[in-house]
Amino acid sequence: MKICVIGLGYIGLPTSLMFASHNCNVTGVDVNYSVVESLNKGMVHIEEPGLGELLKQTVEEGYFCASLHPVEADAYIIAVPTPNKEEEDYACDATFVREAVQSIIPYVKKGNTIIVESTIAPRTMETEVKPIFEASGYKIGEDLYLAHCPERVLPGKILYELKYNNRIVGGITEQCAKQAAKVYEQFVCGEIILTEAKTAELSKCMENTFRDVNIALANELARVCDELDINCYDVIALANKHPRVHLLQPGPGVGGHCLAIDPYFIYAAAKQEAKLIKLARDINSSMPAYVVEKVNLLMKDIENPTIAVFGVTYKGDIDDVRESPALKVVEQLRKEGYTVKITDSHVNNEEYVSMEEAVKESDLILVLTDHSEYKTLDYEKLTIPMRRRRIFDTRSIVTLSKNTNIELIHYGNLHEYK
Ligand code: SAJ
Repeated sequence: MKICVIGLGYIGLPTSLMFASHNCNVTGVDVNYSVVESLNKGMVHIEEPGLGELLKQTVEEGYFCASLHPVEADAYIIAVPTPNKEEEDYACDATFVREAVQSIIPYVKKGNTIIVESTIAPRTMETEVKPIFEASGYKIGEDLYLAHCPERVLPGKILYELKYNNRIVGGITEQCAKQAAKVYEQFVCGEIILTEAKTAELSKCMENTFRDVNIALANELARVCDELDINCYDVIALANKHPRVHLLQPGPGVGGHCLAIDPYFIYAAAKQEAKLIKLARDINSSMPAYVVEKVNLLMKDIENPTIAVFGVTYKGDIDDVRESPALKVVEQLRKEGYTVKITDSHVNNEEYVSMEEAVKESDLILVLTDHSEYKTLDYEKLTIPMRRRRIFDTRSIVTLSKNTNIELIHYGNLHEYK
């Protein structure tokens, strides 16, 4: 099978390589010249376990190549970003999807399958994608097969989840879904479930909304506990002993290109009804300001306050800073006059320094990302050069030895600092 994937980002690249490692001939297309060039040399531009090895192997075997332009293929997969619109309701901006579709029109021929994997608002396939092919004279379901098959993989576990997760295939017609399913049968071991495009669109948005709402509940609980002088981590651990309760973890907010974006697609499409979804977004978006408010309390008597920020990616052990709440915290802290030194070994940024450099003469370590390395650090040694040995751990990942004189603050004991 010949496959052409449009968009070589966090989803398009791993997807391309999965097909390529299952003996499909894959051309991956991206508008970014340097990405195309480095991929063809076997170098990845994304941090994801196993991806580098898979790229080298598939490039060497000749199953994968990157290109600036689409080619003729049996199936096309579109995996481009769908940001929020700038307007107040943050609706889904499908511009890149429409552009990707336009870019393949000259190459498409009868019998092809076209799949959109990008997360899109409910009914986008019907109202924005299908008309582009119809305008070129194709009859969907007869000449071309069009489907929405949302990606559902977790950054950090992408290659495993691509293969083993269940896959939703939403066709514009039943025949479209059947043809799209054949594409994923090349490597998917999970169940391939056929449905309508609009149902697939809303299911995907709802999966991330489910998680966003549940994280909002955990963040709200942390704030309630602060108010009531109760340790929220004890509450979470105990409540989770119930067989049907699974509270998530509070943090500095929700980031990434999924949870912080997709719930708005539903809200914008049905504003009057999607009240809880919007409220959860508001709660999660308010967390960076909450963290800054608490830092202000902790630092109130300190002159020329300096903070060492540990981690800026939106979650641990990845290099992705998109929508990262940590960056919002940093921005606000700087606006309020703090000197902020940042360390994050997963991110290439000239401004960022080593952990040792960050803690030197600082008054607080502020842990904003749950990178594994922060869980096992020797904080006794690391904090010696600090002006004040204090850690505010918004992820509850730091453990200290029993007799330490380092002050460790987290959402569980924050109420002691009022
Ligand atoms: N977070 C918390 N507390 C928690 C769990 C997560 O604050 O208990 C935060 C994280 O730190 C991060 C954000 O939520 O800032 C999102 O992280 P995540 O691990 O929940 O999810 P993503 O955005 O990396 O990936 C999600 C996944 N969706 C679901 O689990 C329903 C993934 O399966 C999707 O494929 C992906 O979105 C996507 O591309 O849509």
